[in-house]
Amino acid sequence: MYSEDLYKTDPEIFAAVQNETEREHGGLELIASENFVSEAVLAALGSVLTNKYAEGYPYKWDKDTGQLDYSKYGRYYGGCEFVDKAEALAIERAKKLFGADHVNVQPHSGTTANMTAYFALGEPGDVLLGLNLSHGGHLSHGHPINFSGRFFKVVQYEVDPNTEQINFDTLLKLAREVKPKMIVAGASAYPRTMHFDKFREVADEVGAYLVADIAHIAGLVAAGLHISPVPYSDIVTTTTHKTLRGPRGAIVMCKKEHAQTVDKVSFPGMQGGPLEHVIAAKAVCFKEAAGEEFKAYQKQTVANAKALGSELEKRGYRIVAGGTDTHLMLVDLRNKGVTGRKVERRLEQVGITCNRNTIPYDPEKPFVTSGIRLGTPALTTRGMKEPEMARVAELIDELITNIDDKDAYPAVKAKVAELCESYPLYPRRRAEYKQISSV
Ligand code: DSN
Repeated sequence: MYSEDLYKTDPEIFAAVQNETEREHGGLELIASENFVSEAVLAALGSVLTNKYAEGYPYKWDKDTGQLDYSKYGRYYGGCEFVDKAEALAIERAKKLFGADHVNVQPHSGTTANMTAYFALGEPGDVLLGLNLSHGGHLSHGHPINFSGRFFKVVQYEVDPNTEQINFDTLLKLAREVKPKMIVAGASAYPRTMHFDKFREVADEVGAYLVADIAHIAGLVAAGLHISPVPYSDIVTTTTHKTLRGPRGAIVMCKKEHAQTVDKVSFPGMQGGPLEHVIAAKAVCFKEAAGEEFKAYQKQTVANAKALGSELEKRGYRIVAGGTDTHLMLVDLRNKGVTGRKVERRLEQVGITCNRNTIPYDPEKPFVTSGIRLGTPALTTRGMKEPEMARVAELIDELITNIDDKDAYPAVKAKVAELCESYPLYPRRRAEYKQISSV
């Protein structure tokens, strides 16, 4: 009904939306950081809450008790009655879901959530110890071209060359040498368990704060399938759109003693008006994530990742760190004589989407890479299970085996389309768009 208005007002943007919906339905989405949100999340995102300015918070901090007080008006604008309700629901649901003392649900992205964490715990010039990007870390964990690398004195730790996993003895040795103000435990391409308990031990040894960034594994943590960083960390950040399957955005969770500082750093320190439509959609996501269905979904996501990894291994691919404990894996392509860039581009031509990724100690440049990163959250949302993972591995292998034979592509593309057709995505939405655009 509302899409008709979009079609009439702006057919070009309507076409972009319709085509993207068809692309998502018609392809195999293996980007580990992507997922397909529910219609309920989309409804909150596309609501009139986007109209509202609500700088401030739906509460005030009580000076005497140090507790937040929802009965006090903490906004700098009138008319916040209903966005206050939505934001309070988001906060309380997130606290319960992760067992956190306090949650700020306003960060627009994972990077601003990390910025909030760093400025809540430290000052520019402090030493920050984070995982190197080409060993699975993230730009915002201290890369020189990122704000984190420009504001902080960054030292990067790496994975062990033999196990391709974090070695806590090596990390402790490095931490003792550089005496960080904070250690960042988090990754965007680390397939194995992040041992937050061991990170805490290292942090305690050197008197550092511990920031955990669980952007990738938040869904697994919420479902109890991965060790939670909350008891061990001073601050935990996460995006809400990856395994957590909510809207694009982020949150910051913290211990009681950092709560007021985190709030002040987020607003007015870094951001202006919060995106209340996104916050409402985060609330919906947290409600969904608290259910039994979500737990089963996460379990299947991990089972699918293990299945996809072992099916690729059967076909001669080397899986970095010997496999996965999570939703993602890194595939080393060197023995196949192809680069990550080439495979990413060619897979896209047959409807399989993934991203090229450096592997630890990669001889190739980050723009080329020797690997690809594959993740199962999106395909699992569509209902695919282990037999489909075997099929996906077969199709990836068929393409890579025939990578220089363009005549082989149409057959692979047809098989991809056939598999996708059996797991329809957004069927009502697609039918509505078709009806509108065919008039
Ligand atoms: N760009 C995200 C990812 O793909 O992992 C991290 O921010």
